[in-house]
Amino acid sequence: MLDPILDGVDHLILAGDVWQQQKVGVGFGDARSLFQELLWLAKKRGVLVETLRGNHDPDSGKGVAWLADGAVLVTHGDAIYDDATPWSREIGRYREEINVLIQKYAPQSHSAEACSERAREIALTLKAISLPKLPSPFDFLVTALWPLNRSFEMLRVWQGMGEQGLRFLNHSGKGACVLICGHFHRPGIWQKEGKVMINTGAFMQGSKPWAVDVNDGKLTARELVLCGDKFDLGGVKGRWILQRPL
Ligand SMILES: [Mn+2]
Repeated sequence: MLDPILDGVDHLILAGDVWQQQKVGVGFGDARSLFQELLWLAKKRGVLVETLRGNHDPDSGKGVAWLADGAVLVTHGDAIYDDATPWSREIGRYREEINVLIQKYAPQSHSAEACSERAREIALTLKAISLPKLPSPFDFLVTALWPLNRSFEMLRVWQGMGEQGLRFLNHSGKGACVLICGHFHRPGIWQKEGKVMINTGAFMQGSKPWAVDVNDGKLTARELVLCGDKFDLGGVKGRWILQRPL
């Protein structure tokens, strides 16, 4: 389904949560083999693939990538919050351990790499709570809405993530003007004082996937649209000329 998007691409960065590494069970083998198939497709086309880690696949690669001479910072998105995934179902149970990790990394919070290390340690700390098996659509509702404070956290992050991303870019971006991330499943563009935060959304139900193209000093954000059984590049959401950090 993704093969047509690789047309003309020489370097592909996957910004984490490409597959579910943490949970062993139904879908684990499928997820891994689909991921390997994607890597194989890219290799066949001669595309250099760089996989960044996310909270669902914390062993998948490094935490951040810098593009266009440091003008663009790419990271999964769990690095931008001290507690990585504030809406996590498990976060209440591991609050003490997470606070220790937040303290441990506090002196290095100006470093995007260190923030991503913190997020990785948090991802490895949270052990999934198993949910009761329910028929659809109750299974989806329980997954999305339980426990109840999870819904409030999701709404809070949903509303504030653009500003939070821009704060992270200013504090930890080493002068980069663009932050590209995912993690929050809400595609969008947020801009302030010459800085840009782009969230590329997700392929999941209820979200939309985007791709960002960096080429020849220009950056373009596009929606990915499903045409039949293949994804293709859709409408342009934003385009910028990149400026190197001073
Ligand atoms: Mn994530």
